[in-house]
Amino acid sequence: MLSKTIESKLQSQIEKEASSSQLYLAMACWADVNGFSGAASFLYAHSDEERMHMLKLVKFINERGGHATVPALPKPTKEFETLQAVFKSILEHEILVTASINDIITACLKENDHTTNNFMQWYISEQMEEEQLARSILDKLEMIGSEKSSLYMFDKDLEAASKTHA
Ligand code: OFO
Repeated sequence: MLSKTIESKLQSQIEKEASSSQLYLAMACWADVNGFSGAASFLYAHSDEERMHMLKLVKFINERGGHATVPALPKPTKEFETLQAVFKSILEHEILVTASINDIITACLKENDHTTNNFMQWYISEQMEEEQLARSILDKLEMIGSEKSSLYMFDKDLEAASKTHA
């Protein structure tokens, strides 16, 4: 059975994962209409993945005697400056999500809630991967700068990456 504190922390994590999904969907739309079809595929897939993260939490709360609430979400921005700016915001966003997951784990340890702690370990590894992926994409984009033909090639690489790990 979940404590009220843990349930409410998991509930706010549902909101964060759902917002991530919306944010990546808005980024995918921007990439799609700005000629970055590889980045768009990557971001559409990433948006789906965030929805799956949200759904895992919803089901966990319901299975553990709580009752998950489907959150209302703020509308994400439609406009981004550059592809580099998109991945910079992704990295910043994921760092915040990692901090919030760490906060849930700390609360679980305080309450001796080993079940939720164990469940959240999956998110810890996932965050490590996501941050690392965003960092490596951003590093490459910083190297490329605004050089059009390299950006074009890199976009093709993102298309391939979307099939393996968005
Ligand atoms: Fe759910 O991992 Fe990103 O936010």
